[in-house]
Amino acid sequence: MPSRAHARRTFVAMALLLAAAAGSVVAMLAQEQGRHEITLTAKRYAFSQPRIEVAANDVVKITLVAEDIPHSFTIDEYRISKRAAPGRSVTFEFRADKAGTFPFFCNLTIDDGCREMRGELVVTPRLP
Ligand SMILES: [Cu+2]
Repeated sequence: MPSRAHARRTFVAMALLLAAAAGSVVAMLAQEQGRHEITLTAKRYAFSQPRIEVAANDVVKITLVAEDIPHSFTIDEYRISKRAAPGRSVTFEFRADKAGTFPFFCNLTIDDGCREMRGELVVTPRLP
């Protein structure tokens, strides 16, 4: 039989769902601006953010900071390959005009560990 505690749990669950829905609306509104500025730190064979999610046609401005040794940010499908020297940064931007999931990686061969440096750019199609 439904108890008062059960009703309260249901209410809490509903409130959480509403809050989550409100959160995604806020995220959608933020995305509408179509611009992302991301600082990616590269060190010890990893990028600080392994997943970048944007909407198609957004402008993505990335600052790559190489903290230890030289690293690069490369996305073959976007013909992007930017290298940062140790302790330095490089900033570049591009328009995410192809939808899909594209791996990004460090293509430098100075250090074998760089082969482990992987992430993905997720470009979600915009609804018409
Ligand atoms: Cu590297």
